[in-house]
Amino acid sequence: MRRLKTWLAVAVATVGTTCPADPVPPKEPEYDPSGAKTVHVQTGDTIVVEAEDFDHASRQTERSWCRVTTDKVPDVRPDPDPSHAKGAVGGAYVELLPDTRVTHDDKLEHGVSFSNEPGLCSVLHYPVHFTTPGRYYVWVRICCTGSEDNGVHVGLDGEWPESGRRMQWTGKHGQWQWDSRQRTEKVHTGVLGRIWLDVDEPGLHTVTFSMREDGFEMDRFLLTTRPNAMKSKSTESGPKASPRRRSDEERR
Ligand SMILES: [Ca+2]
Ligand SMILES: [Ca+2]
Ligand SMILES: [Ca+2]
Repeated sequence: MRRLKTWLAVAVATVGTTCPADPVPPKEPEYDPSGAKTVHVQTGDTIVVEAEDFDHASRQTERSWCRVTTDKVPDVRPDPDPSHAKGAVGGAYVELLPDTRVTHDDKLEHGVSFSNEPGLCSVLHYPVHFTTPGRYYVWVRICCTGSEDNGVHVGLDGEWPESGRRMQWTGKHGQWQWDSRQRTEKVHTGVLGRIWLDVDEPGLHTVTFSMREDGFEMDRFLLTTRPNAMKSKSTESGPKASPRRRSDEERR
């Protein structure tokens, strides 16, 4: 309860204010991957996960991760652009809605439509079984329509390392594209090859994504020990999704 109160206090302090100079993102004590129904399982050196196959979403006070499919569009407004489900793998993706900051002139609300700090707002949780420890480069297939729906943060097991902050895409508006770039002070379009997660032990872990910008659309992601597994800005679908198994098999 004390931990809950602590992060509630942090969340309340953050909403509607500018970000503190050196904020400490709270951990995610409430999510336990061993309670997941299914787990994404590594085969070879790669793990591929459909974004719509998340196990849990948390901290959705202001913005929610919504599933969009060829059959169903979430009834959340505002959302100025059309569905992109047709080009998404499996005919499905997730989008962070509502999307109020669409152009640079729209109001930027820290902790509401934007968070430069990872883990504070709208967190997705994916239980993943890694067979091999090591450095995993993260590639994500996304669709953006401008400069205010093209960023997200990635983390592992409730930690948000510098190498997972400020993932950034540019270039092909309205098309699904792969990339693995980090926005920096000098390079706003992102530096290739700077996004990774370090996995210390084999076994069950949780890969997390959290809001940087509302309206962000994510089709699938890929974790691999090979730095150049995908081509930057590639519009191809990518490898097929990794197998999933029941998490009670994980415990045997
Ligand atoms: Ca949209
Ligand atoms: Ca936006
Ligand atoms: Ca998908």
